[in-house]
Amino acid sequence: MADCAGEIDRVARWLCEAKSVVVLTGAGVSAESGLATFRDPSEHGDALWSKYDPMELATIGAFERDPELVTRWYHWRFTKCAEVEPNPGHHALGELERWLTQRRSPEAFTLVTQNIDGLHQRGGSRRVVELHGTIHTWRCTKTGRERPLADVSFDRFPVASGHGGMMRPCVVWFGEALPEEALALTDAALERCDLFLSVGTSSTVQPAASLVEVARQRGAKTVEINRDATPITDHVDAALPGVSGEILPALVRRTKELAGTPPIADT
Ligand code: BJW
Repeated sequence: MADCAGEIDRVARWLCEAKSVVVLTGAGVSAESGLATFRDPSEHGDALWSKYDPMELATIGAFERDPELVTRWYHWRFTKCAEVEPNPGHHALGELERWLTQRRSPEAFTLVTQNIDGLHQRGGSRRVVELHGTIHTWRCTKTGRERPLADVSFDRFPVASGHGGMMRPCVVWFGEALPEEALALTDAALERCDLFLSVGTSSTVQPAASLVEVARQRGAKTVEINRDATPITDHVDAALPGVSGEILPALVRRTKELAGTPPIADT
């Protein structure tokens, strides 16, 4: 990370000057909490699941073919979510939201995430746009009625809804439309945004992968924070290579130093 201290400084200056910031996050942000990403070999692989390709489980076709397998996979995923804690990257984004919104206005910061794990909220982020839904709400395939995870009983797989359907997670699978409200909030945030940060996403899944280009076309500076190079690395105004659990806290710390304000105490 020492290698990118100069770039952190540059981006910190942009954060001090920005009127409205959008941060897009992906699975890499939760990797340091212990949740596996999609397109990495998992360091935390469970033998049961190592024989399946996650990409082949995140589709409506997979659920229709084998609802038991897909339900078990999401059941396993949410038990993992419950076992882990937000990491310093999540906390830094919560802190950045508090700092920017107190300094400017509630509209000065929007966190748009592709993650379904709820770790941003647990890490202190208040306004989170969940582009790919959430694993913490499930719905009946027949009626569409939603239930919090706590009200779904997983004693049998797949889970019968009691209304002639099955319960499925309220997440967005390939080929499904993203939630309209999340898309509208994202578009409004991009309209006013003058600084866009893409963090821990491979930038391969649409439409999220195109948001950086939309922001750029609307005049925003663009930044990527990622452990590895991605299709957008050569096209952003600044690329900060490294893990988000280190880069984000360093960036927020430096931004506050440059702005000359003391850190806001955690609430
Ligand atoms: C670190 C790190 C550390 C690791 N620090 N970094 C246009 C062109 C081509 C195709 C399409 C198109 N438009 C739509 C499509 C089809 C499709 C698509 O994009 N396909 C591509 C694969 C080609 N898109 C869709 O189908 C979308 N729907 C749609 O567009 O519908 C249209 C429609 C309209 C109206 C009616 C009907 C339909 C839906 C996409 C849904 C994606 N769903 C999933 C599953 C969600 C539930 C779940 O979690 O199980 O979302 S797939 C999966 O990928 C998940 C993720 O949110 C998403 C993105 O992954 P992400 O977050 O980028 O993770 P990784 O693993 O890919 O990358 C991690 C990164 O972190 C890596 O870069 C690492 O290096 C890095 N990293 N550790 C920093 N510590």
